[in-house]
Amino acid sequence: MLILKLGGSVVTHKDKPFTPHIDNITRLAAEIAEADAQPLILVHGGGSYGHPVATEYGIAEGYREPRQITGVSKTHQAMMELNGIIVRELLDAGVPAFAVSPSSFIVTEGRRIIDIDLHVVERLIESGLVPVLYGDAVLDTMQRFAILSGDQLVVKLATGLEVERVVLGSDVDGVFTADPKLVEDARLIEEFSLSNHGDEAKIGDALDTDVTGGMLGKVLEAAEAVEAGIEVVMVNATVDGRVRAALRGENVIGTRLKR
Ligand code: IP8
Repeated sequence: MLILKLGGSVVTHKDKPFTPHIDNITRLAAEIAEADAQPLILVHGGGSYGHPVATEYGIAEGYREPRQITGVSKTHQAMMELNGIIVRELLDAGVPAFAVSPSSFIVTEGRRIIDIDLHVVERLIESGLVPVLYGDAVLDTMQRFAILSGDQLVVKLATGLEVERVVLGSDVDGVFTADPKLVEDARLIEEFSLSNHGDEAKIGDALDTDVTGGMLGKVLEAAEAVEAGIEVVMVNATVDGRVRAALRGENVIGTRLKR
């Protein structure tokens, strides 16, 4: 079983509120269809849908004032709209995509998942469907609500189901020695060791505005899956063919995470 995460910077224009990146979505839907790698679960991030709304209402920080309640709903609604666009493109490409709302079967405690019922996702997969989940506004036992990142979700799905490989698609080639968007001679780390990364760990993220953390957050979050023996590879999903190759298990430009 495979999990593909598509970051918000891939599926949306991050600097334009509520703007899907249709070119990327359409191309990736075709790549997913061509890779023909089943069983498969897809997870996508929030980008310019979920994040601006979550920020406006301070959803990640939990309950402080009544107006946030509407914000929880609006954040979830924004994510369902983006999810709807992605699912439709996948269906057009011939992928039997099936939308699944994480907030309907996951509860967090202090922003970390404590309650998750994977039965329905398992059954969807057994039925030959491709569940499409996303980072979502969820209910939280300590702070009433929280933002569940697609990255945390991916790791829970990967460790809770029998997943062989996780492909994390973002808008950079992988983990660099510095932020490639800021530092010209930043070098791609092809194999990133979580236990022994020495000086290479200077992963820059200064310009990342996500409410759930950027590249460093992704690596730290994925550590649990790597520890569980799951292959985790980070690729640039904005470059033609990389996601298809990664889904097929081919050698591809990116960063493989190891223990
Ligand atoms: O973009 C968070 O998911 P992410 C989505 O994977 C929301 O961090 C609702 C802001």
